Amino acid sequence: MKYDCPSILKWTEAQLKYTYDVSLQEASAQELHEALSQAVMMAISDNWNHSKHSRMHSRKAYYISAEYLIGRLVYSNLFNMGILDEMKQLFAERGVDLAILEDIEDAALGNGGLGRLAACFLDSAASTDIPLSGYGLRYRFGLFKQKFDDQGSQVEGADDWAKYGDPWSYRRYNHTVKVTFPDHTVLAVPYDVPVIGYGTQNVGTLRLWQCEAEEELDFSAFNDQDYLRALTQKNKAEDITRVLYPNDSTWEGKRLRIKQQYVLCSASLQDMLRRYKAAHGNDLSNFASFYAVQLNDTHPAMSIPELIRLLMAEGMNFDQAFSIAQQTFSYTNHTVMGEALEKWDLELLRSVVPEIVEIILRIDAKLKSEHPNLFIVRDNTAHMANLSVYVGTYVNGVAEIHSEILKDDVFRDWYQIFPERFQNKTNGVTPRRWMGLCNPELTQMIKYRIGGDFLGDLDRIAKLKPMIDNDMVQQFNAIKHQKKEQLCQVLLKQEGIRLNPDFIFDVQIKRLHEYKRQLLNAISIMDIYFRLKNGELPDFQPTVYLFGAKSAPGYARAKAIIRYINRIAFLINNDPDVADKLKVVFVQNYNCSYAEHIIPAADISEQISPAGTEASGTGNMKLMLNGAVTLGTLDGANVEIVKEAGLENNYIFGATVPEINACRDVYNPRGIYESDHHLRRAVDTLVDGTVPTDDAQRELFHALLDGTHWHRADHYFLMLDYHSYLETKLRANRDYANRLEFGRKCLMNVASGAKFSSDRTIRQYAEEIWHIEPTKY
Ligand code: 26W
Repeated sequence: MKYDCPSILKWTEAQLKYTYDVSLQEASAQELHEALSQAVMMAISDNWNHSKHSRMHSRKAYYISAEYLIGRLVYSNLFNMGILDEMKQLFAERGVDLAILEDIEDAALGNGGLGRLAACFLDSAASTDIPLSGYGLRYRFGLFKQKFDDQGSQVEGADDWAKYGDPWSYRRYNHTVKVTFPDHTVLAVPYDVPVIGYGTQNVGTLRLWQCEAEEELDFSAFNDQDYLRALTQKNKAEDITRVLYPNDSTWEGKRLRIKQQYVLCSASLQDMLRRYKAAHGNDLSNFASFYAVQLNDTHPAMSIPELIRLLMAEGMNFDQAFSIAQQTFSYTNHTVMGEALEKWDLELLRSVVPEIVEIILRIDAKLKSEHPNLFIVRDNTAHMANLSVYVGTYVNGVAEIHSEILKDDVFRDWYQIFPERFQNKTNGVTPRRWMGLCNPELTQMIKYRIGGDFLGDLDRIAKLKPMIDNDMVQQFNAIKHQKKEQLCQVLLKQEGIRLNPDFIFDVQIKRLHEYKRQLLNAISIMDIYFRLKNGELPDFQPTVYLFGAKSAPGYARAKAIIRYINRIAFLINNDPDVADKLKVVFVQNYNCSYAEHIIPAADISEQISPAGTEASGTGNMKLMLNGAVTLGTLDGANVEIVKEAGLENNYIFGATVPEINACRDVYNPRGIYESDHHLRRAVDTLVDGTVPTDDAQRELFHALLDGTHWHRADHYFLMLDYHSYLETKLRANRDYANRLEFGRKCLMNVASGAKFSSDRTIRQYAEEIWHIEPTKY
């Protein structure tokens, strides 16, 4: 049954009237957002209810993740309901432009790829009728907001995302659970967010836990006039879900983080046990035949000992509880970077979750008795990835090459003994948000060409391939130009910079990390800049290099790279010699909504991590789907992208995994730097005063050429790949001059995107890991 737009409009007006006493036309963006969202929540409520109840008795999967980067929900929800255009129209007829909701902030309850993947998976499961629910944490503050100061340095601000309310969730206080620590017990209160499927009645659920105190106010302290003490319990509880940790890819052992993780695990499992009992009775021995649980990296790995603890508290013995846990859980690894693998000091862990430590030790003892060469605990440290491989059914990587590295390297010893546990599930992205919503123009063109909707079945997009002709390429190029014009408007408003939509848009958008090599991109830009000034690149096609990235606030090198790029941007953008050839823009506060503007406008997608470091990447898929060619290494999902779209339609450069492994011991970056005066001149701008320099930039320079205590020089092989990178980058630039040929490559990428739908990924999880079937109600 179709949703009734006029009713939603009427309810919106009624909500505005009785909560704010304003008309549709008078309402602020926040007021309109709240009222419209509430109207939508009413419209979907029957479907949401049916979806929950019709599946109570069948096998289900649960996704547990510390992060969900869901972004702005209002447009994507209307889109998935199939009513975005009609609602826009209805509002427009009343003089209201729904574009004002662009002012509504994103819900950024995640850092980057791992959190966005979780959000895409929920969208895909709902849209393909796969019975999957998500569990997560409702952080009061999401990922920090980013600005740049006049030095070009990142400045962080609090992301109080729900300050105007959170109309997309219901507080379900009746499902509150208690979570106990040695020094206090807290309440975990669930907030349920609907996950609206596309082209189906199905509505899934994301349940987010918020910590609160058992006693809001300590009355005896209050009566003693000790107001501060009266509030300590409240603060201590609320502190747990106060803020999302902004670290991406580096691990920090923090007490509060253990508490967060434990609340997520304990609350979610208590909730599952409650549901299980309601549906199947008190005999828990069949738990694993009804529930499959996916651990999104190791952040929720304490779920394993917690389930064992809860089952034993119900009277089960250890061996039986262990066996159920082993059949219930599977684990997805998202990184091979050693510094990101969680390993908790046992004493720290014991001081926060003593019973969990006892169970981990018991599991470790069992493991060592069976396989003396394997371990979970070593040197008083618990290795959470090992725990997850041992007490789980499957472990998977997120791209083919990554899953191979897990077997050959990261979990080598484990693979020898448990080869049948290892799987690959190449990541994907939801084509609804990352094509339909962000690029309606391209979506329309494709629908028209292949005849009908394809966003619910991305395999259909392959039909384009044999149809690509000059006419289609010209239409594609016109759409790309239109998306660049739209992005230019956004950049003018947000950054105050005016760009020419006729330029090539070369984009690198992702978290800032040394391994992602934004510095390599920057160095090549400086090299190109000098060559242009010397007249060495007469045929250079005008290009804007666009960056978007947040750095972890404590990551000094990453912050220095941001500053350096801002400084070269200032130099280049103010140099009249290159004004008609070169621009550099680092956008502030890159997030989901910014991505939705940038991605459709991109010509070139920079995916330049050294081979073997990026587990998969998902931005690469979003950019491909929107017709950017990949300028990238044979790393992560880039390998599969070029396999689908053709090497000849992308720009692949750099050393392969075996090549990097072979050169490791003899690598001499300084030699490469010294033997190339172009490269040297570009690298020197870190320190030579061409742009303002500082200690951190000097440190970057030395890390590159001399190394540090921690790492040999140029740990991420910038110099090794430099020549091949620059040459390939310039080849892409030259190729752009032939607009028909280049546009044809772009379209080949669009038409080859089917594999990278998260619908495909989630179906593979359902079939090959969870063993569940899609069920329509
Ligand atoms: C505990 C600190 C910490 C925080 C986050 C360690 C590790 C992480 C994540 C594993 C980092 C992450 O987001 N990984 C990314 O996951 C994406 C989805 O699978 C992949 O596409 C990216 O390649 C990978 O970097």
